[in-house]
Amino acid sequence: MNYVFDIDGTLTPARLPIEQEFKKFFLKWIKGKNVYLITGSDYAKSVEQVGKDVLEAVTACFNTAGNICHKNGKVIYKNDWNAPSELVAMLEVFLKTSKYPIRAGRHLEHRIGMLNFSIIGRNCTREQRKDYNIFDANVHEREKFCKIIMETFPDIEATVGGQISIDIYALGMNKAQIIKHIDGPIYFYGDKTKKGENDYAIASKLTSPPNKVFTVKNWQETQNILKKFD
Ligand code: M1P
Repeated sequence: MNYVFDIDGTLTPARLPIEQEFKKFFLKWIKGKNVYLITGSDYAKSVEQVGKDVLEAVTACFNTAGNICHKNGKVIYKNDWNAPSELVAMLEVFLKTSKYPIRAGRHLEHRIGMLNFSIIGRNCTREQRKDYNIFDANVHEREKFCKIIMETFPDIEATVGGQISIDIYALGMNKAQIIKHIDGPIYFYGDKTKKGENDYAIASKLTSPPNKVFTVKNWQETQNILKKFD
């Protein structure tokens, strides 16, 4: 069996480091198993969140939605993609016209094989993150942006990221692309498996046995599930 874990909201609290107790448990749990990590974030962020020891203990870590893969700290493959200027221009319009009043900076983050976009901006504080997330839960502006992007650019895919952003990549270059790099059945663990969310692409391909999808609310729920497999 192969075990694939999303990071934010599945192994760690959103954007935060893994809890030390859970890390100890997880390091023990993964011994002798085929374990993969998949996240929209870049590798540096994963090092910050779960630590080099976890990244070196897992079979492989897929970052930026599977557009780069590391094994034992070494790059195995990467897919380059440049966001078209027309898309960037559209995002600038969203930035000017969104009714959300605060702009904290770092609204576009170019990552390997993808672009991350946020109205509040990645420089926001934790408090501002929460506030934006509440605003978005009411008006669904991120879902609307994704819809407009995909209607305008048929060869581009956009999904709601975590709390504040959207992830944008070339069509099909989402988290589901990692399935072809893994041999055999997969148990997938993620917190954003609904349509329009960033685990949906991979989760929707793994719903039939012998594969299985575990949708979790947080890392505590992940731990409770894993305890049953020990
Ligand atoms: O890993 C989940 C998401 O984490 C961040 O989302 P946000 O900043 O919106 O909470 C981003 O790194 C995003 O790309 C990623 O998918």
